[in-house]
Amino acid sequence: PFMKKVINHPKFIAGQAHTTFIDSTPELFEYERKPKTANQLLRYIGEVTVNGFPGIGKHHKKYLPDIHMSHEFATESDTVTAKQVLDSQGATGLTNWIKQQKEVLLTDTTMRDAHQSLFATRMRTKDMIPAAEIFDQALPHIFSAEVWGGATFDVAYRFLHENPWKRLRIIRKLMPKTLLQMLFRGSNAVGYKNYPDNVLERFIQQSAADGIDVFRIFDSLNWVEQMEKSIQYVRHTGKIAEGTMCYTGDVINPHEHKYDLKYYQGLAHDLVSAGSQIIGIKDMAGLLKPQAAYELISSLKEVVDVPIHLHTHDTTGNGIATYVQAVRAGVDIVDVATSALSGTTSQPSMSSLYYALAGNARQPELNIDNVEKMNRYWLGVKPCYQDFMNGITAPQTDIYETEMPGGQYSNLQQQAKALGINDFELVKRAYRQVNQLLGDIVKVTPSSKVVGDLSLFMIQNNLNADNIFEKGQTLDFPASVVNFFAGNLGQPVGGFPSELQKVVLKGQPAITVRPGSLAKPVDFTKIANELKQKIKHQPTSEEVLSYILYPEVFLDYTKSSEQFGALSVLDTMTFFQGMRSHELLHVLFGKGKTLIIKLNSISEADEDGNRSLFFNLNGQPQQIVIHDNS
Ligand code: 3PY
Ligand code: ZN
Repeated sequence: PFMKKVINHPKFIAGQAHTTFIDSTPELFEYERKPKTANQLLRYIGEVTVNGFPGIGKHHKKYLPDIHMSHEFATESDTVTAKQVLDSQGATGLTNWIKQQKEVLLTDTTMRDAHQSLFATRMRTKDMIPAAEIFDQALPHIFSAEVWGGATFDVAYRFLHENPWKRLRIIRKLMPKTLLQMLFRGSNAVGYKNYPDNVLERFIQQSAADGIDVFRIFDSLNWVEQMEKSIQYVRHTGKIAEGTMCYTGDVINPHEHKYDLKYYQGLAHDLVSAGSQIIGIKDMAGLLKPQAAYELISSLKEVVDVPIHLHTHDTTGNGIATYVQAVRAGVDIVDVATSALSGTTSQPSMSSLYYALAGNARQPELNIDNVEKMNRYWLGVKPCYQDFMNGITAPQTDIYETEMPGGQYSNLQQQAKALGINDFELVKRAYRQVNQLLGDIVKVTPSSKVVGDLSLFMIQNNLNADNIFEKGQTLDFPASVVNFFAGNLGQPVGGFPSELQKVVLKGQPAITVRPGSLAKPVDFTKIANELKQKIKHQPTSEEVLSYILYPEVFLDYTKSSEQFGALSVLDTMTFFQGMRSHELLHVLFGKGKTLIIKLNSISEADEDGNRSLFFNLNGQPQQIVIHDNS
C-alpha cells in the first residue's frame, strides 16, 4: 500500500517527485501506523524524558544546531548509472560494464556499515531520507550504496521502533538510479543462527522485490557450502550475488600457513564455481595491510575473471593506503563512507580516497563538490548519535595482533565490564589465545562471538591454554561455544581441534554436514496463521519473515507500535532524549498537521514513583503520568 500511495500520488504522477517531495508530502513517509493520537506521542516523549532511552539512560538533552541539507547539487543527467545498466542489461551486462571501467568504482556504506561500526547501528531512517533524496543526483558515478542488512535489521525493530522493510522501500523509492546493496550472513540471513533453506530463499526474494540489487553473502567460517544456496537464490532473482571471503591472518607474513595466498585463490575459485558474479573481500577487522592488499588482489586476478570488490575498516588508520595498493593491483570496487562517518572502526573516507588517488588514472569519478556538500549534512547528523559512539577516536594498530572486528571491539568491552572485567588488555590477550585454541578461525559475526564469549569465560574461570583440558571437564561452556563445536555454525577451515571439542561437547554429538541440510523447511502458511492470532491481522510476507527470524523482537515491536504509534515524526534528539522543561517542539503530524508541544514542568515522583508531565498541546493543557523507574 505504501508503494501504491507513492506511485498514485498526484505529484509523483506529475513527475514532480524531486528533492522537495518529502518536505511537502510528509504523509507518505510516515510509518504505516502513525501515532493514532497525539496522546501516544506525548506518552513516548514522557517515557524517554523520565526514564531515558534504553542503553543510554537519562541525561540532559543537548542543544545542537539545526541540520541542513544543501539544495544546490550539480546535476549530470547524461551519466548512465550502474543501476541503469543492471536494469537494462541484466547481471551479466553489469559485470561486463564493471570490467570496462577504467576508474575504480565506489560503494558508499554510510547508511549501513558506517553507522553500524561507529554508533551501534542506531541511525534512524528519518536521518537517511534527506541524503537518499539527493543521492542519485549528487553521486551518479557511485557503484552502489550499502543501505541494508547486517545488524540493521534487528536493531531497527529492537531499538528504533522501526520497520526495516519499510526503510528499504523508502530508500528504494528515493534512489531509483543507484544500486542498493545489502550484507547477508549466508545461512544466517540477517540473524545469528542457521535458517532453513526455504527461509533464506523467501528472504532473498522479498529483499530483491523491495529493492536490493547486490547481495554481499558471507559465511563466518568462510565455508562455501554455507553460501552456495543463498548465491543460487540471488541468481534466480536476476540480481547480483557477491560471494564473499572474510579476510583473516596475514598473506605477507612468511609464517602464515593457513590463510595464505593459495588459500584465498582456492576460495575465490570455489565462490565463482558456486555462482558468484562478483568476489567480495570482507576485511571486517581491518587486517589487510597495504602490500598484502596488492598481493592478494593481484593473485586473485590471476585465478578469477569476475570483478573484485574490497571492503575494509579503517581501524588501524591504514585503510586508504590499503585501497591505494588495491587500486594499483586492479581492484574493481572499494567501500568508502562519507568522511563525517568514516575512519577508525568505520570505512575509509570517500573524499580522502579521491584525493589520495589524484594523478592516478584510476582516481574514482566523483563530483567532489557534491560529495563535500553531502558530507556537511552528515556532519550535522553525527552529534545526534553521540551517546552511541564507541569511544574509539584513534587508530588501533593492536588489531593486527588481536584480529578483533571493529564492531566487536566496543561490544566486548561492554560485555567484559558487565562481568566486572575492567582490564581490556586482559581480554585482548585471552582473545588471541582462544583464537589459537579454536584452531585459528575466521572471526566475524557470529564466529567472533564464540571467540569473545570463550575469552571472557576463560578469564572468569582462570582458564588458560594448559589447564582448560583438565579444568574444562567439569565446566559448562557458553552456549555459543557449544554450538560452534557441535558444528552448528558449519565447519571451520582445517576442521575442529578435536581434543577441545571433546572437552566442550561432553558426549554431545557434532555434525559435519551443512546444518541447513538437516533443517525442516518452514511451513509459511502455518506460521502466518500462528502470527495472525498474535497480531490480530493477516500478516504480510515481510511480517512473516521478521517473525521467523526474530519472533520476540518482532512481537515486542508490534506491541510498542500499538502503544506509541509510529515515532518517525519525532526528530532524533527528541526520540533519544525526550524534552527539556520549557522546550517548545513543532512536530509534523499527519497530513499537513503540525503539533506544537510544550513541556511546562515535571513533578517530583509521588509515593508510587509516578511523575506528572504538564504539557501544552496546541495551546491546550495535557497531563501525562509516567512511572519513574529510577
Ligand atoms: C555483520 O554481520 O553485521 C557485519 O557487519 C559483520 O562484519
Ligand atoms: Zn564491515
